[in-house]
Amino acid sequence: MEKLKKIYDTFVASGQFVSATPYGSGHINDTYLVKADEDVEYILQKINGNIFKDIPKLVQNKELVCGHIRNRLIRQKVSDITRKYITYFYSDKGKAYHKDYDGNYWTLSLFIKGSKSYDVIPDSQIAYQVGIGFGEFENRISDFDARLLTETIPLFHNVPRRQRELKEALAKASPERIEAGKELLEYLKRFDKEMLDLQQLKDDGLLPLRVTHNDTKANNLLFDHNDHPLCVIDLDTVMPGIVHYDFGDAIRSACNTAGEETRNLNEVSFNMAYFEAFTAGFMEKAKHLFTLKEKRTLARGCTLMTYLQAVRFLTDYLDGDHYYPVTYPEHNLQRAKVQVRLLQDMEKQFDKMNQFILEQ
Ligand code: ADP
Ligand code: GN1
Ligand code: MG
Repeated sequence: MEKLKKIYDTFVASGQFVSATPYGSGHINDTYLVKADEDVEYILQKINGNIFKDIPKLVQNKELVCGHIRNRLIRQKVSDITRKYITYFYSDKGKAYHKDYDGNYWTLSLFIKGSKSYDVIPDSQIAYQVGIGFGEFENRISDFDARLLTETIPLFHNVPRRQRELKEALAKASPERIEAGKELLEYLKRFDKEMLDLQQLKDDGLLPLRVTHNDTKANNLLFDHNDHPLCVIDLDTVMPGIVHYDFGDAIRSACNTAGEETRNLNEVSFNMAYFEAFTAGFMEKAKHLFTLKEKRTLARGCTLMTYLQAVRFLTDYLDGDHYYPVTYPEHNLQRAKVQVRLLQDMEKQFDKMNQFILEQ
């Protein structure tokens, strides 16, 4: 607590430090809710230095994107704007981050009061609002100049890279873990070729390169107490990409009936009603941006992101759990099984998904 207070004190923000407590359910950064007097709250975050190699540039991305969104909101005369983008504070060295003696980087942002996020979506109405929130975000960053951004994780959703890393992890894994992951490996192998299709379209320049978020898990969208979307957070991975990544990852997370952390596989299914509600909201806000080719291939983004997530969890399991934090030994294996179960169910409804997108 003393250390967190010291870090907080290096930022120029109003209010004396009262307390700091771990907050949220993100996998990557260490997040704390800081309470200060004067009734202000902040989010203090240690950015993951194992994953992000150039954190000053990452923070610059966040500032640029938030600044862009802020300017658009001002231009559109939207009310109460400080709840609709993230405000970063500056350190006493004039940077939007603080580097501590151990070489760790920290950011301080305004806590969006009264906000909440969902790990599991409770009903179709919220699924629709998740679509509105992410669709609005795509719209707000659609005119942001991609050349200003640093690629914080190169090849983040690159399919050959993820397939190669799975193979490499398999080659080095313990016999027990190989045995435990065998069935999933076999299942995923069937998709190896077909999952390269979107990558190929992207590489051939047949899908427009856009500024995308790349981590549109449902809990990266904050809601107000009336369940209206406020703000998309976790901008660590805003980079050039294709809309399929954002649409697909949001569907992967929002339409899983049991949520990605469930220990009960039988509860996992693909919720078609949520898919329709999310898609309606997303398209309402963003469909004017998309080409016919994008719309015709969008459903494949959903299977792709679910497949990639299964590959990534399984890779981490075989590799000995270095990327995603685990709370029990089989945690990453279980997470991979959940994604595979979801993928199986999604496959069955694929034609319907495709049709629904084209009707929007
Ligand atoms: P990670 O990369 O680890 O997922 P996030 O930036 O998503 O980190 O933050 C983790 C959690 O903290 C989020 O899911 C959200 O609940 C909460 N959070 C982060 N920033 C804010 C903020 N400015 N206001 C309110 N809640 C926030
Ligand atoms: C991580 O940061 P968080 O928890 O929102 C990961 C995503 C995964 C997700 C799976 C930078 O997201 O790519 O889809 O976990 N982020 C990074 O839960 O790797
Ligand atoms: Mg997050």
